[in-house]
Amino acid sequence: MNALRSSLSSYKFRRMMLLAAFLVPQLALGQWQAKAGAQFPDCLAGGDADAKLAAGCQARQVMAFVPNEIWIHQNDSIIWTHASDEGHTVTFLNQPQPANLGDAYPAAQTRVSGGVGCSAFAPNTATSLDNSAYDPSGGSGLQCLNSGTLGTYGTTYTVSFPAKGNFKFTCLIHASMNGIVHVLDPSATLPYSQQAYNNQATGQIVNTTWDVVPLGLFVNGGNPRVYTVGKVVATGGGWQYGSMFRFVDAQGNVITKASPLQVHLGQTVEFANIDPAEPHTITFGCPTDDPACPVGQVASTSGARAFVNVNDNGPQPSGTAGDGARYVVMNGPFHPADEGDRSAGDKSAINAGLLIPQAQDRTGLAQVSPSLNRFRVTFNTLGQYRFICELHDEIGMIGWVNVIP
Ligand SMILES: [Cu+2]
Repeated sequence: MNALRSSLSSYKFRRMMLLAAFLVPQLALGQWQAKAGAQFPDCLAGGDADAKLAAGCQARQVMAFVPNEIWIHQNDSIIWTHASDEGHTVTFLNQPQPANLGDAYPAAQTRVSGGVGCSAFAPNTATSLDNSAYDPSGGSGLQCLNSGTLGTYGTTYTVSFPAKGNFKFTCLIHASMNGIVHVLDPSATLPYSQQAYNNQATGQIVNTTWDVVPLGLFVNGGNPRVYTVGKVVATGGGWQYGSMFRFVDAQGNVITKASPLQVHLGQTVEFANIDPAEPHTITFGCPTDDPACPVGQVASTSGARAFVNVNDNGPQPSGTAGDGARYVVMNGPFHPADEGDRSAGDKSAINAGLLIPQAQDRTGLAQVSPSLNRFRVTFNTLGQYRFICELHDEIGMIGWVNVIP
């Protein structure tokens, strides 16, 4: 009897505690954690790009918000941590739907290429980068919110959500990187805990970078080939993608200085960007984004860079093939393994320009040039050649070609 009474009172007590526990979260403002970008292996290997190539650091880039679908309560906030050495933005564009039923529709903002597209961004300073509020109606927050480029590893950006609704967000640098925040009434039960989101993030990082090199798909039809690879993954929150910031051969092996692509004198190498989302360049010699280069400087912010072709002097052909791929002959008058060597003057650069994935029909996105994402180089001089992707060489996207007899 005593035992029953005590168990009853304990039941009442637990019910009260449960009620109290249920009430408290309504008063406290929830704060959630997510990542903007990630990388694997997540290491630095010092500041030298060649050392990063050798160590494999930062090779697999997760171009994704992880997780990219989050349920929160009204007035909660989300802290995005930049967890990569590739730059990203956290951007809520003007929404094409009203914030509340019956509200007027705000003008949907057209997304333009690069890091532009949101005029009402929070000032990107140490003190005001955080504490941005997003409200598509404009009533209690900004209608368009942009972190600006999160370039430094570990930088955070915090957004609070005073309005209920489903709000899509994106990275202005990477078109296929997006997500959604569901802002529910404070009384609603949320489906996931922070721990569950952390687990989802880990799973999504694995999913975007696993099998990113599609082994067995490459058919080496005669000529040596160099590939850049990646893959797009669909989730409930939108798209995520992973890219290999390395050059691989037809067997899927990463090309390094210790394990270069072997080419015979006179052979043509085809460089193919088969990454479905990420652009790259094939740049021999002086990179065009280096102000010290004697020729071919193109503003690095311009997006599309010039095809620099000053090395194929003389009667050798260069230009655009019937399929649209650009080609060039490498006669190697410059120091082929040292992009810093300027002794050959203006005969020091061969650059594919941006090899861009095929244009997709996506509303609001600038369409890319129709040029093919292929580049062919014929090697007519023996030696070892170092090439880079100008966009990603800082994190180890460097390749080597050995031309042998
Ligand atoms: Cu690249």
